[in-house]
Amino acid sequence: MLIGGRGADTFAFGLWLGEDSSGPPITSGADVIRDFEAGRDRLDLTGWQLDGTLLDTDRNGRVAPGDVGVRFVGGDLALDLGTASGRAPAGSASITFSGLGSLSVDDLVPLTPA
Ligand SMILES: [Ca+2]
Ligand SMILES: [Ca+2]
Repeated sequence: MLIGGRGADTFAFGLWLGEDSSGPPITSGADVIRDFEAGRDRLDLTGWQLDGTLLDTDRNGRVAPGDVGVRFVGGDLALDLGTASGRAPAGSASITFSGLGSLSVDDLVPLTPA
């Protein structure tokens, strides 16, 4: 579980490949972020080669259910990084945002500066 502070936090999730990068990815498992402040905190998935634009597969400006790899789990927004990135098995690495229904595309660190 990850808990940020009152200020602007960046939650970074890397794709850990282990000492032998030719092997299967060793992923981060299931993480929960309890206090993500949309518009203030940021999510860094560049290690997964993902950003808000890529996650927003239905192009509505939000990262929310309806996008590939995004769904609700118990009413909370959950990202399946394996499904979204295609770089790990489905269900092997997820992030759940406690109490959050969606993210703005801009809540994620962009892969390439705007
Ligand atoms: Ca914060
Ligand atoms: Ca969307």
